[in-house]
Amino acid sequence: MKTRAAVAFAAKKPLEIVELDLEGPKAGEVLIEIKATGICHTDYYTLSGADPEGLFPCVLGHEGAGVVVDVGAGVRSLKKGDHVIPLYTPECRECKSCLSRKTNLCTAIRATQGKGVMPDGTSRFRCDSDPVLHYMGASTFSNFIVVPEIALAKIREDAPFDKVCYIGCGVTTGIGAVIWTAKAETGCTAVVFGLGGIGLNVIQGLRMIGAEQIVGVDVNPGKKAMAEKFGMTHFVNPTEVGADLVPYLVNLTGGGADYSFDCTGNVTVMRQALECTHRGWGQSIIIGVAPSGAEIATRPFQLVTGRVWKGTAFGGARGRTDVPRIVDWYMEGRINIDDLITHKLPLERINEGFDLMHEGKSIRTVVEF
Ligand code: NAD
Ligand code: 022
Ligand code: ZN
Repeated sequence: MKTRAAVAFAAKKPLEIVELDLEGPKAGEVLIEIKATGICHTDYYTLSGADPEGLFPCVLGHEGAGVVVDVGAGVRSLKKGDHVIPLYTPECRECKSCLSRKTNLCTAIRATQGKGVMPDGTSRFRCDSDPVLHYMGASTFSNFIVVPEIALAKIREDAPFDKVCYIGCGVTTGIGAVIWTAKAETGCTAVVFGLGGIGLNVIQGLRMIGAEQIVGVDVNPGKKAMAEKFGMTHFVNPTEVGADLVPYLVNLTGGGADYSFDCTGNVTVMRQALECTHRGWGQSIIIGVAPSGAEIATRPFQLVTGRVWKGTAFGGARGRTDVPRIVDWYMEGRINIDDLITHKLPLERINEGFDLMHEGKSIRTVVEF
């Protein structure tokens, strides 16, 4: 069949809207009609050429929602008409990682996913008979995609695609980092560095679990109002505090935060986030993705005295199990997604969405097909 897609033909070039050939689903695979997709930083990171694992030509996008159109042989958990969110972190429920219950990093299709191909080693997309690669096992910048069954979360049918697509990455990452990675408890204190599309979801996760104090840190004072709406109790602008940011935060939180979250991807911020946590038990969660080759540093004393450095991918969520629950929370009014979707564009104007992200003007831009 044919599908309309925004294709990244090479690094640093704008996406081109073209018609691709899409082969049907093979065994264990599912054909999805994508209805809406968010634009996230990783899509730009790969397009910029800075991602050493980036491969071209490819169809970017990993934050989508849509409907099952067809299923391949042996697919049992999904049928035509089901509503789904593609998962860049799949959940096979059979590999060593899934069975461990200690991580969400399923390994069933990791090697092929990273190479931009389906589990059989080939791509389903073609442009004038040349293969075009998949991206993060999702490629949601295409109207139709083929995805392995284990990389799809089935969601309720009354959930709006143009909102719940954001649960495919940003919402789950931010809320999940609080609930599943930090396991933060009611009454805790927390510091959130970076009040963008991830940090605001960390804040609403903290509010949901009943955090006592939620300190937000951002160099852009324009981020304050929205963060307050989502539950931030104190705002700190590091450019105003200067070199004493860490002691300032330790003092503000009465001896250090129980939890801190890096939502910037900046390694200097990651150090500040660790060091502003409480001696003896503070945990700092790295969510931001640092540039390739970057390293983090602190004095071992920080860890010897009981602080814990942790990282999270997709908020520690087990996608097929946890993503449908987050959709329910949204539908029950327990979390706010609507106010975070600041822009909407048709596929033809997707490149403008990348510009908005860069200029810091958007929290999320959603592209509707
Ligand atoms: P964003 O650009 O919307 O937000 C980043 C915020 O950080 C901005 O408001 C910016 O002003 C602020 N900031 C920049 N430098 C700062 C500094 N020195 N101190 C304090 N604040 C500073 O980005 P986002 O969409 O929120 O994504 C944040 C990060 O999370 C990115 O690195 C992204 O790749 C990563 N991410 C990780 C996962 C995961 O699974 N680990 C998933 C999604 C996104
Ligand atoms: C999503 N991310 C950033 C913005 N939006 C993001 C990027 C990378 C990861 C998670 C979220 C990530 C963390 C750890 C891994 N990845 C490795 C997982 C593993 O080895 O099992 C990651 C993931 C997918 C891909 C690359 C790296 C990929 O499909 N190419 C989850
Ligand atoms: Zn993302």
